[in-house]
Amino acid sequence: MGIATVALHSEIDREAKYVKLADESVCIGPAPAHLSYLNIPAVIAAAEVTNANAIHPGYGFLAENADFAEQVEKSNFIFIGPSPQAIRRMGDKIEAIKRMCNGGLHRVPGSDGALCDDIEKTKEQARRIGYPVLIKAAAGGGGKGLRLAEDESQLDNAIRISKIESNLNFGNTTLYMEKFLHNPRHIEMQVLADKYGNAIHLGDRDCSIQRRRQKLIEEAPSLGISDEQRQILGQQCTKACQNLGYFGAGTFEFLYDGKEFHFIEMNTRVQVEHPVTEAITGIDIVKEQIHIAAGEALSKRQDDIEFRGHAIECRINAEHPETFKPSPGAVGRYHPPGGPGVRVDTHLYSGYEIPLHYDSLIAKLITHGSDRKEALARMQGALEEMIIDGIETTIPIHQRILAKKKFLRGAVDINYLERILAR
Ligand code: MV4
Repeated sequence: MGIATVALHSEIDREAKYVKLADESVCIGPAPAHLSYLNIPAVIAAAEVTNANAIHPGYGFLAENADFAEQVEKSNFIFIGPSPQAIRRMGDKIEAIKRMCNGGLHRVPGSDGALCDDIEKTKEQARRIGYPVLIKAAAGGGGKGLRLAEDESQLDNAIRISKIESNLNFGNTTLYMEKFLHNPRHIEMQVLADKYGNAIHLGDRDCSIQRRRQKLIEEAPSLGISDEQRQILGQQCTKACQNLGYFGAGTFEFLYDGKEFHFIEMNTRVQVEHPVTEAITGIDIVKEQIHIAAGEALSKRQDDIEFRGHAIECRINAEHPETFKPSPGAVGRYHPPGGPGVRVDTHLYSGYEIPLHYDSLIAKLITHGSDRKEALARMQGALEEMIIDGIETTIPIHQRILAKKKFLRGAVDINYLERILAR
């Protein structure tokens, strides 16, 4: 885009590839994230000294922090993302569900708003919903504060623990309750909206292959979802954006039980798995985020969006492939795969030292094909071609999953991986 870039980094990330590639870089503090990447004044000061125009928050750390977005704007920088108000509203999961379901989306049957302190009233609600029920934190997302109650005898305790966990993690004890869905798929819808009320969707992704809420494999489009279903769900999501006055990139998360898409949360950032959507639509989502933040109208209408072929992403982590124990250390030989329909997003290079301070995601391997079979074949080839020496990686797990008949048939749900790992 011809935009000069400043990379911010902690002391330990001095040697990261993105830092070396950027036009300028600023060290914003020591390795612990709360002293650098989560230090709002340090980030804003770095923007000031480099005379930056805008700040892109990425997909971790401060990306969904409404206070950060607000302070960026108060300091006269452009926040590349939605308004602080939209981030705040979607951060409250009760409010998000209320707003989205008024706009026509379905939710999981659940409590009407927050649980009250009267346990008898909550028991009555749970009986009406039907057990098992899941207690969730309003400030949650990602799974903190999540507690299952299989029957009434477990409800009191589930609420107590969920409250403690929520208070510890978010300093908030507001809870809500949903009927527990046993083996749903995790399907999400990507949207883009500008500041003038235009909104489009870029289709769905299936993110069901996960372990302990960490996604391993994502693909687009989701299997077994018809074009008509996709179009209806996409329209409901774009309408919800318009009702909300939402702008920027966003993702609507659903649990799909084979019948209904149940809205659970909205993510107000670009996501790790956005490349599979980019592959099948040809749209650069980060570039669109920058255009939207600059106050430009969307250059494409829904009719301009064409879905081409199938894409798969394998997240490669520096972890032991059986125990999932983090495996930091120096990278020896590094050889990325290549060829038609192969994309690697990574900060790795031969000799790079992986720190133990952060998330263990070290590379995203994305393949695209004219159909799922071709995308899968390219992924199998690429996984075999990829060499990352010196550390343990999750490449062997991906190879194991990609050899499973059930996965190849697309017969998966959010518990699939944990079931095969238990064997
Ligand atoms: C659920 C659910 C089953 N039923 N809600 C986990 C994190 C949070 N984002 C929502 N989560 C779930 N909510 C109801 N009513 C199961 C999960 C869940 C899950 C969801 C998506 C992807 C992976 C998951 C792993 C475990 C549990």
